[in-house]
Amino acid sequence: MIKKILIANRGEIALRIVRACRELGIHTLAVYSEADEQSLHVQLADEAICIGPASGSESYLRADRILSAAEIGDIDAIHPGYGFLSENAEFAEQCESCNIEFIGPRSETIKKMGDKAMARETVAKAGVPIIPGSDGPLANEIVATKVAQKIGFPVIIKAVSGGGGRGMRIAHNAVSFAKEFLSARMEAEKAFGDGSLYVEKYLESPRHIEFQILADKHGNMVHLGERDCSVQRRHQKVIEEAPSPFLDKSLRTRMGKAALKAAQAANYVNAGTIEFLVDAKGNFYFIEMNTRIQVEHAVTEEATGIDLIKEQIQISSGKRLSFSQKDISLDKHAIECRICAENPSKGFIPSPGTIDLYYAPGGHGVRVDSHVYGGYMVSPHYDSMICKLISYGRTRKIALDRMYRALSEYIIRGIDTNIDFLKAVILDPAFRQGEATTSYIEEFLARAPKDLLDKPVKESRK
Ligand code: MV4
Repeated sequence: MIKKILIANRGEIALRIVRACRELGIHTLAVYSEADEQSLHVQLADEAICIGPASGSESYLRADRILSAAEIGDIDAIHPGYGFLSENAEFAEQCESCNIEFIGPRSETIKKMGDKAMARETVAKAGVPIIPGSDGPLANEIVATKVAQKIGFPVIIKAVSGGGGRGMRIAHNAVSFAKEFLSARMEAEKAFGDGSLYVEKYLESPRHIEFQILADKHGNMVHLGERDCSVQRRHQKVIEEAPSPFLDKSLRTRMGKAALKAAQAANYVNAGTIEFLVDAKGNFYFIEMNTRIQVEHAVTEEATGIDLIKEQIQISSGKRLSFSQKDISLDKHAIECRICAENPSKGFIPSPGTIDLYYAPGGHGVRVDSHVYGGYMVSPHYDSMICKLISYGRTRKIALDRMYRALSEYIIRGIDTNIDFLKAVILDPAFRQGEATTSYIEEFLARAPKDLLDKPVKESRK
């Protein structure tokens, strides 16, 4: 039985976990940095312990301090949220050996899927399509060039310990390849302490579509359909939606089956995500698995009606899934906009500071997941995302119109935000027609009028 949970995270996801625990009658212990003392997750948790200074590396990334707080708080389980220690196999292992339930998969699974070359190999063996590429990591640039030539240019060089775009390079020919390979190796070594690299054929402007998985400890596993996360900028997702406007029933069924095969190959337990790239013809390929709850989980929740955080906790408590695959469908359309403290007209530079005035939208079909409020100080130490705004309804059009309405209602004074930028995207005909690929934002910025980001968005639309 889980009676008390330590939340090893901050911001909106920490608050999201507090809320799920409240509804389950589970006590919560928040840990926080000195910069987060006034954050809502600290105020709303049953107990809170300060674990260090503002910097993540001195607080939310300190496994030792979090485990000390766990001992003081006498907790049963730790929810790691996303980012920070959520995909740290060593931390999960430490929890296991302290008899603390780590709310996520087993540490061996995190380790296996955290090695992106190993993950590729594991799912390919199970019959899941992968992008043509190298068999495992490449020893040096000479061997790697031969492999790249065999695959055919352009190729993409990826870090074995990477994910989310760091240590990644595209090479268009053998001459540039060696240079890109060495620079990727340096970046990966610096970022992950592991310079191992692999290569894949580079897909031009694919869609990024991922499947949500839930698996209990008794061998039951379901997928909760897909999320389309194609709208991203510099490997940061900006808008996500479920279902994808690109998938038809047949492709959804085939990709869902492949996602389950991939998760089964990893002996997966708890909530996880299988990421695919999909080309214009509907060919799909596994790229990686995320062994944590994700930022964009809320669109799946609103499209299916299933509370993923509660399911995670129930799975960790040893309960069986209360539904099977046939009970699950994406019967609503949900869209999420990530609202960030940043300035789009100045190259999206972060805009930390105090929120002088804050009014969040509401009403039918609108969900706001945020830890901020009027008077809140947005710290420069963390990610700039201050709110997830989710709209949902029976159809994509209803969700889109509702999103525009909700974005228009938002009042945030004192800091800059990307709200006007998001409004322009939601109104953009290409986005509305469901044509967005991973190149969308770059293309949108290139064709958008130069003053678009400086002026209020025109209210009229068809
Ligand atoms: C790719 C790709 C094209 N071909 N792999 C980006 C994040 C990471 N999870 C995987 N990513 C990609 N992998 C192959 N074989 C395109 C992306 C990609 C991307 C690549 C370069 C610059 C921007 C990008 C935006 C989205 C996806």
